[in-house]
Amino acid sequence: MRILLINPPDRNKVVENPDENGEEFLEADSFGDFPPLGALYVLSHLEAHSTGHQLFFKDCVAERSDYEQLRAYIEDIRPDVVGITSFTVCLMDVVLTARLIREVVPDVHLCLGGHHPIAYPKEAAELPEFDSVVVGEGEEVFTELVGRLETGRDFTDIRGVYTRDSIGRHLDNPVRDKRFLARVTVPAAYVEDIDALPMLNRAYIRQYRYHNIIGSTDDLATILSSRGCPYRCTFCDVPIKSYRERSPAAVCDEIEACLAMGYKEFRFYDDLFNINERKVIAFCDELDRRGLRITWDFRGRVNAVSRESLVRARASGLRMISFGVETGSDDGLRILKKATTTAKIRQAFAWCRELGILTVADYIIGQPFEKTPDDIRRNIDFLVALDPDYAQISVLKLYPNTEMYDDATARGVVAPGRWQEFSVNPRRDFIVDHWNEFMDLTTLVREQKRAYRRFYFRLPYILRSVRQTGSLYQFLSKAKGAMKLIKTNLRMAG
Ligand code: B12
Ligand code: SF4
Repeated sequence: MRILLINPPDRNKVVENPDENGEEFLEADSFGDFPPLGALYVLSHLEAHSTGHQLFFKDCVAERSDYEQLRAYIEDIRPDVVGITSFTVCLMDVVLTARLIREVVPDVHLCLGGHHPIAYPKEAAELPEFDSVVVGEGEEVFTELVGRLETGRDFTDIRGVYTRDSIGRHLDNPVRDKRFLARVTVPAAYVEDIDALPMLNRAYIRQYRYHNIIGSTDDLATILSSRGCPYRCTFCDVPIKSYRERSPAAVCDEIEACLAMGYKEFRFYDDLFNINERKVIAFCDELDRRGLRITWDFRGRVNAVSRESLVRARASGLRMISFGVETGSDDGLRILKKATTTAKIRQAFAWCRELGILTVADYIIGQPFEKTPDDIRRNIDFLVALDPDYAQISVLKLYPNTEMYDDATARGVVAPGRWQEFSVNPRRDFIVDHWNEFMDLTTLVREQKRAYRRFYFRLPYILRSVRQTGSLYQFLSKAKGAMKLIKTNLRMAG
């Protein structure tokens, strides 16, 4: 069979941070291009565990391809089975992609996987465009599904694979699988041993130049050393709660394979790379044992770093850490259940500065405890004083299945059921829920822009940033970011 895994275009993504003209203030590609690793894991597993198929992979987001180009591609390859990966905010594109493929190849089997069916299993299964949906981790079950399709057998007994009819059997008896967030109420596919998965075959994506706007090169490989996160931050809907680690040996095998393909930089996209100091040091030990000199960065938590692990990681090529700082007061951190303190945040950032590790502070404004623009600005005082190398400032979005969302619903801040309604009837003008009890979205986005300008337009910061610019890529990235902020500034002033 001819089997395609596709990351659909994102042309009709819901606008999450509308500017004065209703356009997205920060587009998804403002931060770079990153590979859809989940879909690639699924294809790599299929390739390793089946024979006789012709396999294709297409990342329309990285290609910036439009629907006409996609049509030409589908006409050219005429697939028998297509697996479409998804984000909820991109659901309109997911549906448009499915319709287009069906138009060109009416007999195709269309399977929806990815983040959307994990978040909204029932609504996803009921979308008329699809023949099946996969809820959960797709590697093993998609391979099984393809085998059943090939021999014309029923597939609705595969755990995590549903049709609009078969999912009905589970809706009356919701399950509570503690490995996932509570919203996953139907049995979901789950990979017990992530080390047993075949290595990602990046030959399918080597033609794309993935990059991070705050990376050091334009040739980035993202990589996962673990899956899941056991913390319970009130705003976060990272779907898998159970935490599984890959062995340092498997991770380093993958790094070596990437180096052989010419990748120059590595970003760990784990939800939580530094779960503890032991894990970070074991990885560095393995890098050192193999003599691997790489540039890498990760996303982590301040409460789990130690000076020793940072020293070791820096010596093993660690360039940067993105920390989820989120807010700048101990009260705020407690309300968010971040399990950390401002003192620990300051300490972690100070160690990084001392050791020459770049820092990114991820920050969220529009929290329920910020009642006026002044509250937000006071909160930004902490960020400015912390003085990380980069700040990424978002407006809080309320996702169902989080404690924060439940609070918001209980207090009448959001109307329940809006996301479910969107999930059966996706539209671009959908407004993502914010905590609008005290400030409306326009005010929050205005404060977001103000916070960005305040952070990035400081003379000492600009001078330091220029000093740190180590390559043409970094210079151009920074210039692009600055131009975007200046443009926004002019628009606000005008
Ligand atoms: C890396 C990442 C990104 C990267 C790369 C995303 C990508 N293309 O994969 C970037 C930075 C681009 C990104 C962007 C966004 N992201 Co993001 N991201 C993640 C993160 C941290 C890890 C994803 C990952 O690699 N997971 C590991 C792989 C192995 O798992 P996976 O992707 O889930 O894939 C498995 C299954 O989903 C399934 N599967 C996936 N695809 C398919 C396809 C088929 C056919 C099948 C059968 C199965 C299947 O099998 C895979 C293997 O087990 C997750 C958090 C998380 N832990 O999931 C958030 C997450 C996916 N992002 C999220 C969001 C909201 C966004 C943004 C909307 C943020 C924003 N406001 O702009 C954008 C949207 C991008 C866009 N196109 O517009 C949400 C999604 C919620 C939802 N219901 O859609 C998540 C869950 C977390 C969160 N709350 O922020 N993101
Ligand atoms: S915000 Fe980070 S640490 Fe908190 S639950 Fe989500 S992934 Fe885990």
